[in-house]
Amino acid sequence: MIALILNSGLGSRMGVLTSEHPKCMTEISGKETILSRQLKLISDAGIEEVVMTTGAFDGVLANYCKELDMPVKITFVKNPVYDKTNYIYSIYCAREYLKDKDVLLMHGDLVFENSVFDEVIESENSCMTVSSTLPLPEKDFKAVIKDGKIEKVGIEFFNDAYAAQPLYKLMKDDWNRWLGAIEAYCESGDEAKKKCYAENALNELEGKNIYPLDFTDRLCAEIDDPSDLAVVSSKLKEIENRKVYMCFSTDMIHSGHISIIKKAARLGKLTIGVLSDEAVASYKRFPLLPFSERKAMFESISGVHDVVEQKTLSYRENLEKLRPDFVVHGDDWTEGFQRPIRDEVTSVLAQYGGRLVEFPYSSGDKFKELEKRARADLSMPDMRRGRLKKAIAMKGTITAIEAHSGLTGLIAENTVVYQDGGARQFDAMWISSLCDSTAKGKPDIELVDMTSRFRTIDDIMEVTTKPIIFDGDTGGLTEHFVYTVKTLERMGVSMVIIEDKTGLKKNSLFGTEVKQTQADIPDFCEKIRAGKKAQKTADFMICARIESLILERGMDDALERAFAFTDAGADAIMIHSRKKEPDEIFKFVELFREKDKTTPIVVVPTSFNTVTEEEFKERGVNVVIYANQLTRTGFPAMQNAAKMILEHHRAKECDDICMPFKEIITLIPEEN
Ligand code: SPV
Ligand code: MG
Repeated sequence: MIALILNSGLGSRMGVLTSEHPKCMTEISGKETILSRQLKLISDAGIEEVVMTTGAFDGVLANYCKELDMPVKITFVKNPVYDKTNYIYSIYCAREYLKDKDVLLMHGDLVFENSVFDEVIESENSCMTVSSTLPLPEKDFKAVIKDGKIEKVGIEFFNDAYAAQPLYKLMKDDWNRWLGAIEAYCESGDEAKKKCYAENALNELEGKNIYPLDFTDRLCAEIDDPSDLAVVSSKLKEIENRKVYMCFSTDMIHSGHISIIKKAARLGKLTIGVLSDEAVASYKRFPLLPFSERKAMFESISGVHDVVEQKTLSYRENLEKLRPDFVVHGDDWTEGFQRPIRDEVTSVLAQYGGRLVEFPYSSGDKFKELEKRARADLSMPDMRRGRLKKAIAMKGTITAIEAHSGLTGLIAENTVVYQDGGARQFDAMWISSLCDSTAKGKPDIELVDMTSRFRTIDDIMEVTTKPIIFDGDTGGLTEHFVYTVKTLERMGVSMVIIEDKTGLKKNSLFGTEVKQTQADIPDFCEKIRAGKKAQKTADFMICARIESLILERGMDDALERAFAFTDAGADAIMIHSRKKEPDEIFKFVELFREKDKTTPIVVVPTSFNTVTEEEFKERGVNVVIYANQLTRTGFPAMQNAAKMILEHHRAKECDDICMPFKEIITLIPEEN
């Protein structure tokens, strides 16, 4: 596309302001002139060629353009009879440069705000700017609109007319027709036809394909005299001070982000809200970069005026504080889980007259590719291992759900629930000895050997990214435990939990119904010490699990062990109970926290399952593990299906309780 700027006019109504230079060089704000503003918009839009018609002061104008040093090539065409003709003749003079091109046509005294210009540029059809809200001007252009298209343009039309401004985008065919009519006018031999508006020639064409582009009450105005100049300058100041707000969760910027940021920055001073780490992790995945780095990343993008933290998915707090004139977002949030967030934004904006601007946005393939890379990074042992500690530090209290296979791993990884404008998902996975053993049809007595347990970890790791907490049973012999620690750490497991039992271990939920022996404190401390010595990184955590309440040895014994184990180097303490009431767990947490404010406390609320995560958090618990619910729900469902088939001698009856194949396929993504 080529831009055509008409600057041959004398601008005599501007008085002294145009005594030494053409009107387009009039300052409108700071050092900006009408022309420098136009050229900047043109070059920002990627238009590289400008044809500029000139008249008086053509040398001054050419020098000025050279000084501006814009990345556009300007061809100056002087209308030799600029004082005796109108711009129809200037266009005629420049016709050789203009044929067979899409043309952006504007008068040299026109000032428009960015969003108007952008809409003109983005228009898929030929268009002219009109306003459906401004009053009809007495002497200036009006456009008559018929069947949704521009029928006539002139100063004399008042019926079915709209205020109009000479800013056009003209697609090649439409422009060629108009240019042809201009040529015919100028070559007709009738001098009056060189003095009229170019639009007179346009009006004679049948079946024009020029559509009105409604700029409503936005700035798009010609400057004819000093009072126009004052109005436009003050409106520009107001436009430049408008506040724009956008929010981002991303840790990887792609060209889609940059282009929407650029568009937003054209609406005013752009503040970007960067989602807190916790908010990102809650609805998407653990951020690759922490908040401070994501903030710095946005600060470095040109056009960004300020970057602030947005603590939640909800925009409310920041909008009420900043009161931006515009909130900008892609148009990809009108459906799905983001819908309530959008609804809240529109209602907050409505309270003070702010506007939501949605640009077409599809992150599509670029996003998928980057997201795939991010997930690959997050699944790497070094990246995965340290994330449990980080998540605890970030959220205070995290949740884990059991996984005992690739499939249950995917459920732990991908299940998200959208609630109250936020999103909830599990932070980590628990590789339960009970569920791993059960999946293999074996009792939970350390019968499934470590090699097989590692195999389960590997299956899960292959298809997930979330941190893993491994149920290490008793940890086995100290001499063996050190090898287990090394292997788990190397694999990228974040934490192993070992319980203070010795001899034949049985599942804790049997309590005292079966014979179980608690380890001596010094022996268990020795195991912890040996494990801590064996690990290589600071990320890996060894958690000591206390069975005193399970084995009914009392609170004092539990606490004595807890402090002994932390002294021996345990990074976390798990306290277990098989009582329905949470009282003894709460008591333990309270007494432990009196002396130790920081060591993370882990609970497995299988029996005391009425307590919410919020209450655990309030009481000082840091890790809540849902240890067996996937196995316990999956198992009866499978048994039921098997029974149904046997009863009906066919599979049809159990179709209703089966997941459709399509869903299975989407749960399990194929690598490509
Ligand atoms: C497991 O899930 O294997 C556990 C927790 O160790 S519990 O079953 O409650 O003992
Ligand atoms: Mg276990």
